[in-house]
Amino acid sequence: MSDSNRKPGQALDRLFASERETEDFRFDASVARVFPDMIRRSVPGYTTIIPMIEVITEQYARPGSHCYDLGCSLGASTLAMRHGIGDRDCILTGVDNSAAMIERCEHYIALDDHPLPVSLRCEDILDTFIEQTSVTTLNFTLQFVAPERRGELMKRIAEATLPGGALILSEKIRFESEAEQAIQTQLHHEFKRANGYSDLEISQKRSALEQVLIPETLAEHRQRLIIAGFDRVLVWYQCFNFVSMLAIKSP
Ligand code: GEK
Repeated sequence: MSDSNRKPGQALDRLFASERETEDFRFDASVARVFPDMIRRSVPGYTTIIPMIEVITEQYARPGSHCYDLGCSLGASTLAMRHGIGDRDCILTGVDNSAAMIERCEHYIALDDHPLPVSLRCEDILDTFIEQTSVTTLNFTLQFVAPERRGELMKRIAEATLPGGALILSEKIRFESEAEQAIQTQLHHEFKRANGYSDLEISQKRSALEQVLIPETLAEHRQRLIIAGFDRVLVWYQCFNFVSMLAIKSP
């Protein structure tokens, strides 16, 4: 695999390339600047998941409902949802608590030519009012929310989800078996190496994320989603320790 997929003008992620003091990872301006390159080279399957969010949204978006992208970063999943909604009169909202992300996201939304308005909010998703939703996306966001707050958020989303509506939940996961955890983690690191990250970059980023990105097992996610009020939970995508789930409310 070569790293020749970077689009012209897309800034290269070198944030962890030289030796630095370990500090908790933050979604600040320096991260927002290189984010498209960072996420594509760090998250296996990201470039497949984004277009599939459009396909899934197309299937579940209901006219007159709300659709939310929680933790929207630069709006890649928001734009996929916008195109999936097509000409239905949905109210699409993107939320992120990083001002640097929201500022750049506005620019990407403006560059896209789809006519559906997108309302962007810079706030903590734990404070976001969620109502009458047919499609909600958390594409690699819940993993950054404190584990003890995840249940209440899933409950609020499930309660606000209309019959027949869906939640797209993508997460880095951990495995119950230590042996599997080791193999999948190794494969993820190989993926990053194949994408041009050095061992130093991989290990420094890993340390910076240690207290910030808390992965859970698939069983923990499933159980929380069912307790929250979803009727069915399925995995529609997995690559190594990265999965995307679909939680559905029965019609
Ligand atoms: C994509 N979905 O490109 N409230 C609001 N935003 C938050 C919170 C919170 N409590 N915690 C984290 N974020 C995007 C990618 S990135 C995933 C999502 C990654 C935001 C944070 O600021 C960041 O922009 C995003 O969630 C996570 O499809 O970097 O691995």
